[in-house]
Amino acid sequence: PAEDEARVDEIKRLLEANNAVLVAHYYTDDAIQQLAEETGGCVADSLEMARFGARHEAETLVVAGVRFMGETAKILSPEKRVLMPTLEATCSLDLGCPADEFGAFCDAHPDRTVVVYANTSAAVKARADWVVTSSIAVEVIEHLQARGEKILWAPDKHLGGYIQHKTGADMLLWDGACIVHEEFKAKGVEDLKALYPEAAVLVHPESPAAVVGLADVAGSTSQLIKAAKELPNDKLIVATDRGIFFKMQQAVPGKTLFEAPTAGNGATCKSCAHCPWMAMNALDNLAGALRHGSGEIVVDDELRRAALKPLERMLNFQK
Ligand code: CIZ
Ligand code: SF4
Repeated sequence: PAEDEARVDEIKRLLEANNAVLVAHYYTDDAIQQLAEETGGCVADSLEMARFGARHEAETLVVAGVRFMGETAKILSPEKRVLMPTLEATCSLDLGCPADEFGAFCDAHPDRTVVVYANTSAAVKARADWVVTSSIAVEVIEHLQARGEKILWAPDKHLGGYIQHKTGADMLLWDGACIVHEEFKAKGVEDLKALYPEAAVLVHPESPAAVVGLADVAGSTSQLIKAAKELPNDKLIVATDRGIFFKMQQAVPGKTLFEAPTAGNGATCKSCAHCPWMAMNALDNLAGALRHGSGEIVVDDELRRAALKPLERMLNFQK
């Protein structure tokens, strides 16, 4: 619509005027992903978003995603101003792992190396020895396992269980889940697979084990897009937030992508397979953040330095 076009033009002007760059997650709206592409920003998973933001020379990073992504950007680039379209955009994993309860859990298990998923608050990261994203979680745990370390893992129990299953590591799991991925159903995937036996199944390991068990490829968002390109199949059943279809379809224009079925349907579930917090990012509030400098991420300096250590371990591990 013409309104959106005007908004897009305004955002482009504001990005330039503010020496700002837009960093967007794969799960945000197509219009935001497209804008990030057109303006020299990036569309990526949380690890690549963090790297891109830290390396970019812009004075202001506009992070379209959820809160922990903005916080991570600020922790890595304290000298930059970090704005988000809305500070209300959180994550069920972050919400399900309050820093005080998590601290008590760590205190109760002092013999374990604390590894937390990137989808956590700065305060939870500050308690961790390592931060990981799903792109490198398996490698990091294998590395720690080889050193004989026992792991305390938080917050996603499905991703933790998947890594445990893959590596055989001794892992104590926090009981958290992603409300989006948890809705995928093995029965639904099997039914769809029966209709399209030639389709490959791609699954993000935040999904339940029964769904991951049906996967031809399980992996992070970036790994799933890569697999979509590399697999010979021209039909793909995809179990992750439907926001990923924008970049995945660009990567494989000739292939047919199917959303993996969820527990709900149009009648019972308004936005199955789409994160309600990612969906809070829109052209309007993005323009508003740039216009007014609102939605700024602030992280206390002491907390920032404590959270930086496990984040840097992750970034240095993958170099
Ligand atoms: O589910 C999420 O929030 C993901 C996949 C984040 C990420 O690592 O990009
Ligand atoms: Fe959190 Fe799930 Fe949303 Fe990702 S998709 S931000 S893990 S609630």
